[in-house]
Formats: sequence, structure tokens, C-alpha cells
Amino acid sequence: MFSMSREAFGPEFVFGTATASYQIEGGQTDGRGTCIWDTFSATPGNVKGGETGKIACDHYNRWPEDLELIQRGGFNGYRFSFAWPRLIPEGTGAINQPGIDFYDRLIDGMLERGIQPFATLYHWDLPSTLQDRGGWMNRDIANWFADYAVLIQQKFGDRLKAIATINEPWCVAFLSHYLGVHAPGYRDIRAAARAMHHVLFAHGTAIKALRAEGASNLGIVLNLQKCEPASQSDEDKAASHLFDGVFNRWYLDGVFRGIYPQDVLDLLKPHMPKGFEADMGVVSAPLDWVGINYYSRSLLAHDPENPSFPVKSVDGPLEKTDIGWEIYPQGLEDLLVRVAREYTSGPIYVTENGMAEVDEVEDSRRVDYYDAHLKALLKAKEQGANMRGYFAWSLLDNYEWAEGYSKRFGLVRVDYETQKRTPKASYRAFQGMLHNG
Ligand code: IFM
Repeated sequence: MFSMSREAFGPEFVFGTATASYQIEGGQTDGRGTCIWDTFSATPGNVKGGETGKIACDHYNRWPEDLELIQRGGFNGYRFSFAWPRLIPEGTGAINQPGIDFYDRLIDGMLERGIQPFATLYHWDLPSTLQDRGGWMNRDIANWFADYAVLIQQKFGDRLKAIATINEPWCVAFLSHYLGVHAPGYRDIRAAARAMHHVLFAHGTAIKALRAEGASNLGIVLNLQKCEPASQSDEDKAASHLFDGVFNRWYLDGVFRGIYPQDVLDLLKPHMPKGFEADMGVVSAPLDWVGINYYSRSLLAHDPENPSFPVKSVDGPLEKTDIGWEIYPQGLEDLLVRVAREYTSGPIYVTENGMAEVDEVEDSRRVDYYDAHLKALLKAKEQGANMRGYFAWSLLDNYEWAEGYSKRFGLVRVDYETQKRTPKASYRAFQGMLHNG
């Protein structure tokens, strides 16, 4: 049971669940092209147990059952992502008709069940052929991405409630090109600097192309992390500020102000694409809403051993989820209020929030996690944040990227042997609140 009622959020507030194509679909037949996660996961050492998204939750075939779960839970929104290589197997050029047919069925299925489709264009499954051409390091990706966005608008735009361009650009750029944790697994500051700019340039280019096609209700989904210094020393405070710059301010300042933070540029400038300044008008193309994904905070300390990025994360003292992230609902309140005060008075959605928990159906710790974060959202709303919706991550246990299937975020348990779905206590907590008003 949650401690609040649905009414507290207002009648127009959307409650949804979120997923992503590579993490749940499977169905890698029917003409879908190869993506960077297929090859990254096939390379030993990248993903726990060498697990891949080949079958995942078999959502490609089981989507009606999954939509039933969303509907029965009382949710009226579903945040899903299109798989670029399912629609355009080579990334540019020829279209894969079975892919179009799949998303037609899925979107129509949502509408038939009173579920509003919130689509994400890119949640990390880049077609491999585009990676061969440099992927996010290549400026041309802005046009490849815009063409793909236009296809989506032409085929599905009439039925989508909202479109987000990119999911979590920090992960697309820094986690994947500097920390090397996600595909394509680079550990290279120049690669990261280029990806950090091109991902936002591609976002803005797609926004403009979508608007030219008549699309509306367009946004981006940023993952924000509450950054706090590990001690009160000036050095740790500076480390925390710099991490906030790379994680949060780069994307917020870029998208809402058309500038990159100077402290981060001081580090990255030698590696930035030449003439990037001229792109900043496109990067900051006006948006209709912003999505915030929130999970935890980071405690940061000065790292004298890394002059190119002198920051390290340190282990925090708070209770942790099964993936080792501290449970810190105050961070959600703080970040939502900060975004509302410093960046936008426009609509804000929490587009992801949730926790990894050990494999159990009576997940009472997760019920408490959601309750505490929903309270934080309400507090931010009271302080003026223009909150319009909340999407729980995730509908199903699914493929947690480099962690394989070892970490479970679902409201619904998935038995990967049989594909049986079992709603957990956290699902029932949402169901109770959403059905009882
Ligand atoms: O599973 C991911 C998701 O793909 C993006 N946001 C964070 C989730 C949990 O790590």
C-alpha cells in the first residue's frame, strides 16, 4: 500500500510504466538489423555471464499480455522505445515492414486499452552499420537520426501522445565512450567529448525535423544524479561540482540555455568537434516537456590520479538497492525543484524511477522506495515544479545492460525459462492506488 491517494497528483497526471526495446523485446528475427548491444554483449567480459537481449522478455510476441498488465495495474501511460534497427535495419535507407507492423500493433493495442503511448526514439540500440561509420562520434548522425525520427512521425505520429528523442544522453555519451561500461565500450576522452555534443546536436536536429512534419509534444529524457561531496573539503566540493557539470549541467545547460558549462568545457575543449558553438541554437531547440530519470545520488571525492577528470565516486553510508545504489528520495525532490527553478517552467515528467531488488515477489522494500519517491515528487510539485506524470521503471524484470539479467527492476517478475509473468507487491501497490482514486 502507498501512503497517498491518486487524487493528490491531480486529474491530468499520467501514471505509467516504462521499458526499452532492447531490454524486453527479443524477437530478433523478422528482418531486424544488428545493433551495438548485440555485438557488445557477444564480446566476453562486457556483460555479466555473457547474457544478451536475444530473447529478453519475448515482448515481441507477448506484447498483448504485457499491455494487459499495464491496463490491469491502472496505469494510463506506457513509455516504450522504438528499436531503430527493427525499423531501418542498416540505420539509413530501406525500411523493414515487419518492424513497422509490430509497432502498429503495439500502439493500436495501447489505444484500445486506454493507455497513452509515450515513445522514445533512441534507448541505446544503435544499428551496427552506423557504429561502423563512427556512431555518435560522427556528426552525420544528426541527419541519420532526424531521418529516422521523420519516419516514426510519418508512420505512427498520429497515434503517439508524446515523443522523446534520446533516453539518457549522459549514458549514450559518457558512460559508453569514456567509462566504457556500455556499448560501444570506448574509454577515450575525445570520443566522449564528440559523443557528448553530437547526441545533443542530433536531438535538436530531430526536434526541428519532427516539427517540420507537424509533430507536437516533443521532449528529451535526461538522467539526473544528485551530486554531493564526500567531505566538506574544498577539493571534494570541487569534484562534486565538476561531476554535476558532466552529468547534469552539460545536458540541462545545453538543452535549455544553448551553452555548455565552462568548467566542463575547460576540460573537454581540446577534444570538442571544431565549430560546435555554431550548433548550440539547434541543441537548444524549444521543447514541450522534459523527462527526468532519477535513481540515486553520487558522493564525489577529488581523484589526484586522474588529471583529465579528477573525480571519483565513493561508497555512501545509506541503505542500498540490489545494484548498490543508495536510496535517496530527497535527491528527487531537490533535482525536480532545481530543474523547475533554474531551467524550465514547462511540463516535467518523472520518466523513470525504481529500484533493483533481489528476486522476490513480496518486494516490500520496493513498495517503500516508490512510496518515498512519490512523496518527494509531491513535495516538488508543492514547491512549483510543473509535474505532469510519473513512470515506474520498470514494468517487467528485464535485461539490465552490463548486468545482464542479474538485476531485477520489474513491478512484474519474469521467469526467463518459461516467460511467466507474476505481479509483485509493488505492482499491487500501484494497482491499489490507481484503481481506488
Ligand atoms: O535499465 C535502465 C534503463 O535502461 C535506463 N535507465 C536506468 C535503468 C536502470 O539502470
